[in-house]
Amino acid sequence: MKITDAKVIVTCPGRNFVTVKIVTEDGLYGIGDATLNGREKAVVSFLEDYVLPMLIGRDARRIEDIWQYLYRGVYWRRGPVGMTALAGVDVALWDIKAKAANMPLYQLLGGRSRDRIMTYTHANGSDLESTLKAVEKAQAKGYKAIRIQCGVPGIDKVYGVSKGGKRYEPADGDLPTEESWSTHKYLNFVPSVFEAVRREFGPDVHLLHDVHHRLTPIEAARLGKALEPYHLFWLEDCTPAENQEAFRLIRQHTTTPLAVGEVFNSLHDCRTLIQEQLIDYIRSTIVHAGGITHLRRLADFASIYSVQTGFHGATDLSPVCMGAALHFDYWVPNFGIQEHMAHSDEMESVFTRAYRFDDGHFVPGETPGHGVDIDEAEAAKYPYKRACLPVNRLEDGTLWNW
Ligand code: KDG
Ligand code: MG
Repeated sequence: MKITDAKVIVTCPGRNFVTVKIVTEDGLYGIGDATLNGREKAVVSFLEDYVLPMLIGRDARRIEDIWQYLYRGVYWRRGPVGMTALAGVDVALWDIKAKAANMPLYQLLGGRSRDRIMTYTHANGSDLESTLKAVEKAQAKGYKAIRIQCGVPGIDKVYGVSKGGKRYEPADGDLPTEESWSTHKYLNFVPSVFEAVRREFGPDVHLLHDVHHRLTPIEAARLGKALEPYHLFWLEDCTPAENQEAFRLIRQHTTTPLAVGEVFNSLHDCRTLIQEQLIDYIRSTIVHAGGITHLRRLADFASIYSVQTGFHGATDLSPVCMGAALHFDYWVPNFGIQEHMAHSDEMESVFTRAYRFDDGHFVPGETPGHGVDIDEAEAAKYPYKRACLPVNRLEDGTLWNW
């Protein structure tokens, strides 16, 4: 089954998406997400200038060999751009293989391990009152797990909190906008938010929170400890994880479950975190970590150490990634939870999908392949629009983690 064509489709139905499409000699095709928020064109160039020409004439059925060729065969390995490009190719090939077998992708992976996939959504508000309303709304939609982000008094713009009732989208300006940050104000305020949410909504709802890399390890330990009475499902990215050993200190101080890894692009980024059981959930997902082929290895490794999956699923990951992730979630034995943020209506017109929401859960659908397709004519109506993620400074002007 020779590959006869491989191309990239870039579209911006509300936000930028990069999709790889691979076509075979018998007319079967597959698609994969290769979107790297704020760095989309770097991946497009990587694919068009280097990766895609190498695919023509190869046998689309040899997914493992193609993966090894594009990873081991390349001198400059890993990194977010390369691993996102590789993921786009890998998922398109799995899509083709499952279509050729006339099976939904999860069947090829080993069949389903569960009936439905628990997903969490986001509830955010500029103050406590609007945050509590957002939680109520999420519950009314059926979500059993809710990520809570709340504006902090004295900080103008807080990660994860939308302004003016708009949907939260992190990438906006033509150049990065600058936000400011006060750890002191944040740490003093956040526990009171979770206290109010538990008081209002009781013990059953799963609560999550994303610190988005803002704290030092000892500050993260303090927050984890302060949040223990509210039994979080997880505390995410409480400190940057380049230094994996830093989590030893956090772990010594708190039983709040920890999730890390949406910015990781390979198993090597989290080997110590997993092996020493310093985290509970691994967030790396298919689009940024080398596709299904690599994630399968990562998840199996994590399973030995009781670390569960908790795939990233923000709106900058396209429905193609979500579709593939849901097939993976259906199969993976050490599944924890799946993130979901609803895409815009424009987006839903570009991508058709078999996956569907059902009472706080998703199912991937029974369509052969991963069940997501792209309408190229519709995609062409939305040309690429440059958008950057913000940067962050402390109140004295020091550059900080966003
Ligand atoms: O592109 C960056 C976003 O995907 C990220 O800010 C979202 O942290 C995020 C999350 O947990 O969804
Ligand atoms: Mg996050």
